[in-house]
Amino acid sequence: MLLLKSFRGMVRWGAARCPGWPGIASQQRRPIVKPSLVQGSLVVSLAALTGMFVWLVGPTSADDNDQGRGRRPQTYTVLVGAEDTDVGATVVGFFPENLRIHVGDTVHWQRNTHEIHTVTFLAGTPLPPFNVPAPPGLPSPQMHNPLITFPVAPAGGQYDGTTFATSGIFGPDGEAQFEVDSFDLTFTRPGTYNYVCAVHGTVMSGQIIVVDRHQRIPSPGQVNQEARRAIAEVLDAAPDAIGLAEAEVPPPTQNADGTTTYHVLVGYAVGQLYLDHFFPEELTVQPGDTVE
Ligand SMILES: [Cu+2]
Repeated sequence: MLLLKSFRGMVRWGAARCPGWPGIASQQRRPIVKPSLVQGSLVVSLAALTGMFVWLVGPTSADDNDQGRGRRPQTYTVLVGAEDTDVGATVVGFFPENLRIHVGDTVHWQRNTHEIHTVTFLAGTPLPPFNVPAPPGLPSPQMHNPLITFPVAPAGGQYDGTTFATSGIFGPDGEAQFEVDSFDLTFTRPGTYNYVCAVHGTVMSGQIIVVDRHQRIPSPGQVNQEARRAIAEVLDAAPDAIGLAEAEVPPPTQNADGTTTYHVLVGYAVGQLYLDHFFPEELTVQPGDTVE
């Protein structure tokens, strides 16, 4: 209590010396010093005692739900794909799929799976095919489309939505020479910008909604938390999806010559969830039987 009184005394002393400080003036008008004010008062008093007559109060956290004035540009992360290697499930999607940011904020797309993907802003151009015919003389008749194999980014990563932009191919490990691990764009104009994965097509698409600085939007931390929750929700459906896949395997058929034809599903998809399995994974057959 004695300590509290001395803090109050110091605040009043500081206020008397510096009546122009709005922070101190408002504290002086309060009849009661609340415990929450004590720490602030101590800081003010120490500042006054040491002759530091400039006291700047910065934003408490860059991660807050703050509005317009004085806020710094922020970086939002979008997770590119997801997976659960234990159950052999891949999620084909961007998390979050729809993201609101302020003008001047940066979106950081981060590889989050071994599956390959792109982040491609078409800006009115048609979706490029993933594979294109290879020039004559090469061993394979097809090759990856160079248009989406390598990054195409605006100068300085400053993007206004008017031009084609693409990340290059994310993964599978993000470390090889031509693999992409992340891609960043800073959005310079309000608007809604759609993008797509050129590997999976429109089944994997996303949207960046760039709003005026004065609109309230979730913080990067909140966005990331929600993205991880959404991924977990999709992956939680994996056991049910495995059951569905197993139920869809056509039953074996008996052939006229006494042999049997068995059927195997190669992979299975339910919405955004892809199962990298054979269904069934094990099959016992006799010589002469067919598996298809
Ligand atoms: Cu994709």
